Amino acid sequence: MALTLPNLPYAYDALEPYIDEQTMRIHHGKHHAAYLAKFTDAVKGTAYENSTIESLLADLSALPANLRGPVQNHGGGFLNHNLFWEVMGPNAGGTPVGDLATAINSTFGSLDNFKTEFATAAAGRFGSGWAWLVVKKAGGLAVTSSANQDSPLMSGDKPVLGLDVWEHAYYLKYQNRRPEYISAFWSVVNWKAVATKFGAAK
Ligand code: MN3
Repeated sequence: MALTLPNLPYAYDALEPYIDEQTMRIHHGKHHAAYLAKFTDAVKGTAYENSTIESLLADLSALPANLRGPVQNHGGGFLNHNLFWEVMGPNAGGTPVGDLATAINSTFGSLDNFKTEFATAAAGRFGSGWAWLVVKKAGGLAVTSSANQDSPLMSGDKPVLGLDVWEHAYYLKYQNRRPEYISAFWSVVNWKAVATKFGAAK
């Protein structure tokens, strides 16, 4: 398993004006690349070198103590960002359709209610972390948030939409105005990609 940094599925400036080009360049080329490099370095030469990150995150307690932190932080960070780029896109936004729309409406009452709950989770995450829409281990959709680079996979939940609320994700453009960044996110959500992940996870 030679992991590589996936290319963005769009240009660095494609999410302007909602997410700026410089942020995307640094976020993908420096932060995301660093999670991959540090994860790869941590497992190199161990029995876990060829394991999937997903399988390692699903049972961190099975790992040697010295690998748990690197897998949780850097392995988690690598997967979280893979998902993040995929669930955004240019000429996106709008509303979900199909099974995903049905599930959101039946779980949250409406798309607007879901957005409010998700935005509250994103704004309320103290310090660095993520807001998620997940398919719970027991089934059904839920909004969650996680600290640092903790992955929903650690709890057996499958992420279908994620928003990075680390300051590195928004500070160049929005400074301390995290709620403005969260609002802008809805204009770049690629609901088609989210629906594909939901279809695979449910
Ligand atoms: Mn990030």
